Amino acid sequence: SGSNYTWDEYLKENENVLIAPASCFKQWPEPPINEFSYGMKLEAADPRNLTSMCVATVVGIQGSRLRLRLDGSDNKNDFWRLVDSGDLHTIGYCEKQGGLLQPPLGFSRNPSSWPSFMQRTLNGADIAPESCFKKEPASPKKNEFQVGMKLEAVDRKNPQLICPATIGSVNGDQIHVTFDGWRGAFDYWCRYDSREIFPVHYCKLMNHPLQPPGQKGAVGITPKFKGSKPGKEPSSPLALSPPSSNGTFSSHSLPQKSPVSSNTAS
Ligand code: MLY
Repeated sequence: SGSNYTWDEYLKENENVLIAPASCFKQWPEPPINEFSYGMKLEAADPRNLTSMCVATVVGIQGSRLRLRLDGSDNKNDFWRLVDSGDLHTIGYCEKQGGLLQPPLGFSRNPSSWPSFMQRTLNGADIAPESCFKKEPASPKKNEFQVGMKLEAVDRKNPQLICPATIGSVNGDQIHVTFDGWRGAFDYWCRYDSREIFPVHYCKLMNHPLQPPGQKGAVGITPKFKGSKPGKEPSSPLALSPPSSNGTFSSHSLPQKSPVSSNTAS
């Protein structure tokens, strides 16, 4: 977690590299301040069942992001959200909208114990105040990404990580995010207004670690680490299949664990 790559040297040596302008992203130019504390409870859409609102606890804090665990779920399904995510609300929001808080998918107890479980969960809990929740930025009007542009992106297979990345392909509202120095196993398609992609230097701005690029000389960056082979041609990225026309993803570009894609965030 101490990884703190900076782009500076790479950008100095590659003056012609394309950097995705901040206007491409659904992110505030200034990252939102993280005012949550460990243990605070809030309402979050269940990432495995987005129509359900559940109670979640903050189990990690990194930059403008929260690591969340749904109450009544196990610790194998933690997920990360920005503090300005439209998926997050203070406790009481759901009821005010006429809804009911739901047990998470995979609720580990007897379903009939849900109401008492909920009562015990919220009794005396540290409830995240309204002031912690930040306004979600608007989506850019259209997809302005171009092939070759550099960005920072969440590794969906290791969602605590944000890494140097390059746009490998553009198809309508979809972009193919490829991870610099990795051979393609972590690449994915997402909408241009995903909340999991950030402008270059965003990690630094929000005080979040940025992973160094991998050592495989895959796309763009040629890191000068021990064992890398200078002058070796980049290998062609794998799995460059475009998304299907109905906006879903082909199975091999889906993250293994979580079926969530931030493109469903409102
Ligand atoms: N231990 C894992 C971590 C890979 C992370 C790749 N990201 C940064 C693109 C592995 O080596 O598979």
